[in-house]
Amino acid sequence: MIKGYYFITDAGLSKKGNLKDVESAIEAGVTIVQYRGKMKDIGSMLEEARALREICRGKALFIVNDIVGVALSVDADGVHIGQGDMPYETARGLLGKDKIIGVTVHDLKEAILAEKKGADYLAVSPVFSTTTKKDAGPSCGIKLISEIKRNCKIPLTAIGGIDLESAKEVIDAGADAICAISAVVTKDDVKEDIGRFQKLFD
Ligand code: TZP
Ligand code: MG
Repeated sequence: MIKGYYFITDAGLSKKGNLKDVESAIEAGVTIVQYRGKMKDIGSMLEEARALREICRGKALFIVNDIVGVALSVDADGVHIGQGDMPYETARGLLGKDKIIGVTVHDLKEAILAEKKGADYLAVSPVFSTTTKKDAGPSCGIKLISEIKRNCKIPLTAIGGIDLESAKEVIDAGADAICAISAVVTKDDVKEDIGRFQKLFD
């Protein structure tokens, strides 16, 4: 389910906009897309989420970042929550047992707890330093990926400052999936750049 290149939108960094980027991601064969709509008011977010949801339907899992109400309204496949977002138990209560909930973790303790609560996957963050998320906190490095991989069973995606050069060592450390936002959405050909990341999983 969580495997390979995991696409996340970023309208602020994108050259062509979220709709085009997600179309390109689907054309590249991405199997999971996360809508991260930080800068929008809730009405525009819902509208955009609905459109992206339709682009992904039947082709890739569609996950909404942070906002469970948006995920429910557009019939997303799940949500992604951080440590400061809605608590896991509340999100699970609203979404039901069948939706996907991904949880961002910054250390082994958070990872073990998230798995114990029932998270479907973990996002280890930020692996390297990044300017894409201003409050991402200190980088945890690839050692944490191996540590979490050894101690948890659920899939693990890595995020934060990953580019084509560093992606291989992140995968080798045990990441089932990788998210790389700026390394992809700032490029002229999003599909091609996603393809370069996907090749690393062959
Ligand atoms: N969560 C943790 S780091 C991050 C998010 C959304 C930003 C990752 O972006 P980039 O450009 O791949 O460093
Ligand atoms: Mg969040």
